[in-house]
Amino acid sequence: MTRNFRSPEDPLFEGAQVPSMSRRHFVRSATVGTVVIALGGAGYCLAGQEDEKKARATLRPDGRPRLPPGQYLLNRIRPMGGIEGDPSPGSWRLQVAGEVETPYSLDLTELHNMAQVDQVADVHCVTKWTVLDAKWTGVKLAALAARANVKASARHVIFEAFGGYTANVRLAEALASNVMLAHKYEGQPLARAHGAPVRIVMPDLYFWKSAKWITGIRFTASDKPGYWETRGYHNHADPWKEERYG
Ligand SMILES: Nc1nc2c(c(=O)[nH]1)N[C@H]1C(S)=C(S)[C@@H](COP(=O)(O)O)O[C@H]1N2
Ligand SMILES: [Mo]
Repeated sequence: MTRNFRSPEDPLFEGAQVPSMSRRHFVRSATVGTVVIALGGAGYCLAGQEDEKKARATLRPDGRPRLPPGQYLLNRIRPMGGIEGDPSPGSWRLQVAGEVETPYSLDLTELHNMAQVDQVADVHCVTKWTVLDAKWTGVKLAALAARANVKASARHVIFEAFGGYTANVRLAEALASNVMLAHKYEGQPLARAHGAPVRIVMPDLYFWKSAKWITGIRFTASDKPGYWETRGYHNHADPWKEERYG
């Protein structure tokens, strides 16, 4: 497929973090066990094909397969790039605004003072990797929304991130109990490449919706396609419907 813009599917996307063989060829050649590949200094594990078979055959509580169509398994999330924000805990601030009765802003101490949840969730990147059982720690988006008293007129949520990155999601889906602002991954403070100090985790949509280096959560009446959504990607991004391109 030829595209006239740089996308997560492009081989040259964000630092060309791809194996020398094409990814698909590589996966086909990884016939047994676990294979470790080194990309740009970091180690990633391709899970074994047995794990993939099992994940395709296992159903989630909602009846959908653990592994969505067209996805393969990695054992750890992979840094996909973006414009990094300031990772220092002291300078982070989040604005909660838009169609709300009570707009507010929050620093990291205040975020830590809200009810903390540990959540194990699968994440699915549009470039076709999936990580099962990723462990996140943070605050539910629904709790942050409740504190703002969202107006009945709100229908969408825009995640705003450092450097102008945005991602748009439906309000009803943003309030699902597995959507959170995470400050830890696998028990460790978020690495800078993964959005330090705080990112969105919205596991049931492709991972581009999970804005890293989050600076704002805006509730809106009308939809506003974000960074990737205005560059050819699907407005909704459901991995089980393969809503990759718009
Ligand atoms: N602020 C910001 N958030 C972002 C992006 C970005 O470029 N900027 N990239 C998105 C994309 S395309 C993906 S796949 C995931 C990757 O997250 P990771 O680097 O932690 O794996 O972050 C998403 N969030
Ligand atoms: Mo992505």
